[in-house]
Amino acid sequence: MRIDILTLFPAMFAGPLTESILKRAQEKGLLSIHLHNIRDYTTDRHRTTDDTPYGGGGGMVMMVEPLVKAVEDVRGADQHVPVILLTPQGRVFTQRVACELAAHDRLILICGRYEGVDERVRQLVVTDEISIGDYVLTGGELAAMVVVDAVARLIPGVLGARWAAEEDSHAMGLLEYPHYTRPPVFRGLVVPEVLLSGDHQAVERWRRREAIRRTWERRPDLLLIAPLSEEERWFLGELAEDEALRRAVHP
Ligand code: 6GU
Repeated sequence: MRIDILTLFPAMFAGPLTESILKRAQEKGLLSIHLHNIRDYTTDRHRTTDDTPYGGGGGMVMMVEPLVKAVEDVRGADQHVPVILLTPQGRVFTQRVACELAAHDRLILICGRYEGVDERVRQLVVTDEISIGDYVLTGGELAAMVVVDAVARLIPGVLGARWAAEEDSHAMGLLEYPHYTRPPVFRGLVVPEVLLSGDHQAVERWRRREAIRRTWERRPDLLLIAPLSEEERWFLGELAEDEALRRAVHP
């Protein structure tokens, strides 16, 4: 997959893209990331990328011309590449959106800055808008890195063979079960016995149940859409009953 990133601050991307899994994905040729400085597409002497808003008010607006020229140059002849504007006004990024984006062989990401971008950028080149959550960042750069990371790890071969992205808790609609490694006892805290039993089926059942328990406790909203077996629905029913009972005893 090829990802082109349009930004005023290409240096911000150095760390995340040149370390660890994203670094290896690029070395293996599974992912290529191209950074483009929007300033390189300005035509005036001062290389201006933003201006005051028509109609007044505070803040600055990213100008239409450098952005549209940058997209057109980077996109080349391929009219079908998704052009995604990172903005708090976009649809909220989830694992589902990550999967959707991972199906493309190219993406163009535009990092918005300041108070926003000239509306005509949307009209002319943007095909999708994404926000990474309901809070405000100083710009789209960090959001773009989040999107690149989440999408890259879904590309076949990017994670090691033993690390199936389909088994991610969020892909299964649940939070992760608790994990343990050596030692078996630390400061009196023991590893659950079933994990040391060697009984793979029992381990699997325990993990599913703990994932359901954790999701029930922390993100019950996810359980509305999580695919659960009938037995697992029963288990969830028991968790809910236990809680109702606790509330009745300690109102
Ligand atoms: Cl994509 N941009 C900015 N500036 N703030 C955000 C965001 C994006 N997503 C969440 N907050």
